[in-house]
Amino acid sequence: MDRALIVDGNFRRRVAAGELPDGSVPLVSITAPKAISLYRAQCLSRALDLTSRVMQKNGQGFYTIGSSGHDGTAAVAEALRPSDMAFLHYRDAAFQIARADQVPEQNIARDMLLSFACSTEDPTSGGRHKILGSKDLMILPQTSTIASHLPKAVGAAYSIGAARRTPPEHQQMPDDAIVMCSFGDASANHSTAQGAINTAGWNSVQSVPLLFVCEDNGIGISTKTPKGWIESSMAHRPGIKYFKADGLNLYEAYAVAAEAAQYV
Ligand SMILES: Cc1ncc(C[n+]2csc(CCOP(=O)(O)OP(=O)(O)O)c2C)c(N)n1
Ligand SMILES: [Mg+2]
Repeated sequence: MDRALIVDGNFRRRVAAGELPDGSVPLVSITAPKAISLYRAQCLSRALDLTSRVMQKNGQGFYTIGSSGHDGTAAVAEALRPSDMAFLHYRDAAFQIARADQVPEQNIARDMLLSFACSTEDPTSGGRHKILGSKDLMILPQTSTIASHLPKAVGAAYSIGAARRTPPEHQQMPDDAIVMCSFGDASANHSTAQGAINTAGWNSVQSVPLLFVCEDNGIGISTKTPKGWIESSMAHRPGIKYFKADGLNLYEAYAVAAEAAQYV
């Protein structure tokens, strides 16, 4: 059995056994119908994980990368607007799918399957690589070179203010648009990430409306992240305000992402 099947089997077993979260909901949170639609985005993300492995086995797909466990990014999408530019971690399929629900005339499952197949019709990479990204969704495609997208996100956030002063660029985004940039816990240690985070903090006296989202699964391939490392290294940086949420709790993830987005 491959890893995606093991994850799926565990999920089904625990749901069947009624091992569900306690369901406590913060005061500011999503409605039940919205929670269901985010849950559906998460399910599609997992179904695509499974399908990509089947396609690979059949020679219909090549590179695969799982999004299971990073499903909470659907809540981050819900906390933002589709006009907020996103530079995504390579595991954020749930974010892309949830955002597609906010934009008319999207066929996100088809688009993502075309990318898995490296089809020339893949709207994101034209068949060059399996990749997340969409012009309609303001999700800029990234390479899988970890942390390489953080400096770009800092530049994009800085440029929102500059664009406002340079017609007609200012028409592309709302005045209060922000940029979101997600990355893994191990990626956070890359010098490229450290430089970008430092630049964002240093520049915070000017306008850098940037939401960094670190998805801490405690590991980078086979290298464990020391317990508490992300919080202790990120919580006290000048110019940066730190928020923390349990990414496995949809309601909490939404409430904290919404608070952080509001702050940004
Ligand atoms: C610059 C660079 N160095 C090394 C790698 C190889 N690599 C791929 S994923 C990864 C670890 C990423 O871990 P993390 O950021 O925690 O993300 P996760 O996969 O756990 O979500 C590494 C080192 C890479 N892709 N790019
Ligand atoms: Mg990790």
